[in-house]
Amino acid sequence: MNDSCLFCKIAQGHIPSHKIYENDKVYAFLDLSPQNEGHILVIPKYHGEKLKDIPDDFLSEIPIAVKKISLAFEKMNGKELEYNVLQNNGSSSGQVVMHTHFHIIPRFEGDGFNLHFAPK
Ligand code: IU
Repeated sequence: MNDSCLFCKIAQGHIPSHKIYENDKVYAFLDLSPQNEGHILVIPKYHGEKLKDIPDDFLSEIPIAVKKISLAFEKMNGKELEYNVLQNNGSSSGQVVMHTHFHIIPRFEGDGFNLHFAPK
């Protein structure tokens, strides 16, 4: 963990967040500026800027956490969560917070939300 990192502080509870899920390796919380309703960030409890910097034992927990979150949603709401998982690496890809994180962006029929992967 890095004392000057915003997401490390969030994962340690030093900055408040709306927690969605936590275990010893990962922390998930609601994005402060959601792209769509219920936008969640899943982060490793290990400070590394990019995916390549995260040890496998932390990284491998991320998709398992995503699965757990989606199943919890389904149980609570009686319907399947449809979503995109997005992960930016480096400023040119759109990464703003330099602690590796995975976006879970819920999708709803006709939400008009567009992901632009193609270069302009
Ligand atoms: P990015 O992949 O680095 O672009 O995503 C950073 C995300 O972190 C973005 O969706 C922000 O809304 C979010 N975020 C946050 O939830 N809380 C904060 O204090 C800050 C950014 I700064």
